[in-house]
Amino acid sequence: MVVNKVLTLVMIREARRVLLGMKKRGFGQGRWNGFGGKVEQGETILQGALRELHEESGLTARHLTEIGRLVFRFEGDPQLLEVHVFTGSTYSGEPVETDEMRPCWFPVDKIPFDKMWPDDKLWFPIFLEGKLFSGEFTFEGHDKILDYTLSQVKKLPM
Ligand code: 6U4
Repeated sequence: MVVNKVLTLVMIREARRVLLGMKKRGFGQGRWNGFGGKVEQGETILQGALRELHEESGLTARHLTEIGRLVFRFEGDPQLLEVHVFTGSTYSGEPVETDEMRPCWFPVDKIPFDKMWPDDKLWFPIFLEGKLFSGEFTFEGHDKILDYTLSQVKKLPM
């Protein structure tokens, strides 16, 4: 049995801007992304999201809300990525560059979709509207979406 790899993805959002990080190494290198990574044993998904946000951006969120659930399948890889997407607007600290990420604020109407994962342009509009979403994407390589489903939902899947 192949168990999903559980990951977090956190976007800090203020009224008119979103904090993203340029991934300097690892999965998604060279792309602007939210902050996040693997959930470790012994922590909840929310704790994992808070930890990764702090490790990668230097910020401590006061409150994060889970707003999306995305499942990624990469052709030829039996393991699915189950990504829990969170957002929050209250935090302490200032964004700092880390070994993994270079943070930058982007105005909500200037999100750099051409330098992000290709799925982001599909679900960011729902996120920016403050709605919940759920989707599944199948990739060929890291640049091409072969097929996907995406919907705004009232409640996230369990
Ligand atoms: P380490 O622990 O260094 O091997 P790394 O390879 O850097 O980890 P990982 O696995 O910790 O990365 O986290 C991957 C991050 O990328 C998570 O925050 C989830 C996010 N992510 C993965 N696929 C994505 C996609 N298609 N669209 C997107 N974010 C994605 O917006």
